[in-house]
Amino acid sequence: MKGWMGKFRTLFLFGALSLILSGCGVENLSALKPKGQGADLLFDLMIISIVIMIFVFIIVMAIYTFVLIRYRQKKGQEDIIPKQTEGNKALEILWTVIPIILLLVLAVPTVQATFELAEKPKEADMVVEVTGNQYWWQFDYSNEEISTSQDLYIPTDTRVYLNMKSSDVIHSFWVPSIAGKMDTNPGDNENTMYLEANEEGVYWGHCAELCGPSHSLMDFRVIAVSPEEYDQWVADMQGVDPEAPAETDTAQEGQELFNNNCLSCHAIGAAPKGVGPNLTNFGDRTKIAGILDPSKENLVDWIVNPEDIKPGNQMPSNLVNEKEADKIADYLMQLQPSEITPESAK
Ligand code: HEC
Ligand SMILES: [Cu+2]
Repeated sequence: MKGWMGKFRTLFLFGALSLILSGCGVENLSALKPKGQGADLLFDLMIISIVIMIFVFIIVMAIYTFVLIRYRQKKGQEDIIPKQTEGNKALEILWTVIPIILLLVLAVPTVQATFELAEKPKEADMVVEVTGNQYWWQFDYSNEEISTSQDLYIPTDTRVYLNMKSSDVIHSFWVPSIAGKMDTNPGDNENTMYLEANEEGVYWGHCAELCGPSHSLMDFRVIAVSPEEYDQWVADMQGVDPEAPAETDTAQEGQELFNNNCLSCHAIGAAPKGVGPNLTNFGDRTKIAGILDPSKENLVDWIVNPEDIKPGNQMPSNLVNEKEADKIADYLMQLQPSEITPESAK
């Protein structure tokens, strides 16, 4: 590139890049639109830091510009050297004390927020056991004896405490619009955090720790509903009879195929944890396997060949053929135990 265009090439590039990237935000996956207690605290810290940074930047730039103009070499005065100062007590005290004050302004709310975010549950509080797995999330609602995978249901305006671990490698549970993020570790090293949503809604989460080839596909949702709806949802989930026959004939054939081929890993109802996700409310899922839109076509594709969709995941491919998968899909999609769904939370 030639001429003035060439000079501004870098500027153009950055300008275009920031314009394009500014379109990448998703409302329910943004730390900048906090909808919960944890996210509020973190947002406030961000604002304090940015204000301090802007303040420092402006002062430094003002001094810089002043010196540049005041002490530049002037025509006819090339030989003049301004007065040289070495060691100025007043100045040195000033530029030691100002940063100390700025650090204190940052440190006090940061330490306060750290302690507030580390709060532990009391006896009557709601606790959910969170387990990160390659590449999906398991949620066990200890007080209620129910489980879900991928979609975590919580009541609004309630502090829900999470006990978090991993069944394999380190993952990180991150729901930016209602809380911060926390690693889940393998072994006994359990981490804790809490969620508190101010508004009903479906909040998006991501695994935020590189955990294998399908790490970028390890998505989940937090579904916040009103406390009354939450109680109703719990009752509906507790009422599920895993042995109840499916609604239609094909779905019943699917159920039998499922029981023979899949139940070794997947639980329906409050059965003990399996190797794979709990599918009790699979028909209400916002996504299949955390990422695919919940259509029957996508479900059949997943059942026949999950490896193609999430490379390296733990579910074997080709357990059943496409015809069988079609029937199983009929069965799984009618697993809708509750009227309280992500749709009703929107
Ligand atoms: C060896 C254990 C195993 C068997 C057997 C198995 N699965 Fe899976 N399944 C998994 C695992 C692990 C995942 C999670 C994969 C991921 O998301 O990384 C999974 C995920 C799924 C999902 C997506 C669930 C969600 O939360 O959205 C569906 C649906 C599913 N399996 C259906 C089946 C069906 C149908 C069969 C029988 C034909 C079957 N699975 C057999 C382990 C198994
Ligand atoms: Cu992960």
